[in-house]
Amino acid sequence: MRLLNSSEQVVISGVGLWTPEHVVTNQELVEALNAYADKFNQQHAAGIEAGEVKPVMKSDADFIEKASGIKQRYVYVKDGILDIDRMRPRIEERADGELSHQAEIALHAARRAMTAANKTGADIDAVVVSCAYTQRAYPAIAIEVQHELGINGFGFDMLVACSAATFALHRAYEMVRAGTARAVLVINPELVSPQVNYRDRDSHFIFGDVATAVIVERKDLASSEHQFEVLGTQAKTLYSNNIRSNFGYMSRAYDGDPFTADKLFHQEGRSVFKEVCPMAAEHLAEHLRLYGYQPDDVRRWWLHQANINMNQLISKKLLGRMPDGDEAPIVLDRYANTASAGSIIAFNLHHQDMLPGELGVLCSFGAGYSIGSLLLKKCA
Ligand code: CO8
Repeated sequence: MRLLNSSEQVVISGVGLWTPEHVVTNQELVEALNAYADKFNQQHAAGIEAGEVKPVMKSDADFIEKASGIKQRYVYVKDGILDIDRMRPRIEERADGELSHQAEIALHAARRAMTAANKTGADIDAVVVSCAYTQRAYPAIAIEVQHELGINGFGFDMLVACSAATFALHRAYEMVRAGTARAVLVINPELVSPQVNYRDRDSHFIFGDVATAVIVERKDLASSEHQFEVLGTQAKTLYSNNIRSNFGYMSRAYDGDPFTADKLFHQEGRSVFKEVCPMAAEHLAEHLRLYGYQPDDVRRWWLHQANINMNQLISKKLLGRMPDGDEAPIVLDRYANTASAGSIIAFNLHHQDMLPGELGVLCSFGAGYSIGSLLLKKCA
């Protein structure tokens, strides 16, 4: 492999994390869902008895923690989520002239990443907002953020569900390598709580809101304390119906109810678990092999944060042993699944102790299916 000179080398030079102030515990979610279930099942007792109406199934906090590792999640707005007559966040609609909710949380994370990277708006040429949902089709949230930060150049939004962050970092890497941008600001404002079905025990506990941001830039222009060279990127997608969210701009044209459960996040969780774990392990082993490394050469794994059992299984397949929390940090116990942002939260909280030359792997896996990884090396 040809070694790159410093104007060709691409680094991650700063990362930012914004955590919402509101926490929702498993117990709170379970109490709300179970109260809703009692009310619904009582109201529909005759229909349930006749087999015409499906009863709402009750949830269990012990099940949630054991099955997923999740203990709590942060949400942008807590009001409304636990109200059994609503069970969705009560978010105020903002006028066209106001800053959008998603741009607001994107800006919190973006400013922190820019500070960490010692960059101002004048140093950045592109903004990518990449996440599981954007709150509108246009104007792009990225262009709104670009405007707020006084950045020249261009911005665009992209959606790749759980792999939105890694896939956007891939694009940023390519832009910097190609010379179309000196530095790219990649932001993942994961405002997912509006799409969670808090009445469904299979999925009501899975997600939390957060925003992360990363600066990707030319190594010769980077000045921050903690820099990670991007040695290589690897992506894979494979179509699957097992994770879906059907709400979209066509919803109002259908004759049915635009707010039915299938319009919200839903999945065949067990199938996802079984299918994605081997795919992710193979993907990571292959990515390392292509660059002449073995899993044991990796100092830190910043893995996607959906389920602790998935991460342990994938790590065990790769390493032949269980990694400790220092090798493969877990943040989902506090943050839950934050769609694409999970591995970036792990990176944000666990990168400053790495030594020059040490390797790390950032990886996402989820809906699509989609898997994305970056092989990183701590710079001197
Ligand atoms: N309480 C009590 N019992 C429950 C509950 C609950 N809350 N939930 C399910 N059960 C029951 C089930 O009904 C089932 O009962 P039965 O045996 O009678 O049928 C039993 O418990 C066992 O259920 P499962 O087999 O489903 O349990 P698992 O051990 O598989 O755990 C998980 C369920 C935690 C969902 C697990 O399967 C999992 O994590 N799978 C991987 C999922 C995953 O990673 N998905 C990726 C999703 S993220 C993504 O890609 C999209 C990004 C967009 C995000 C934005 C969304 C808003």
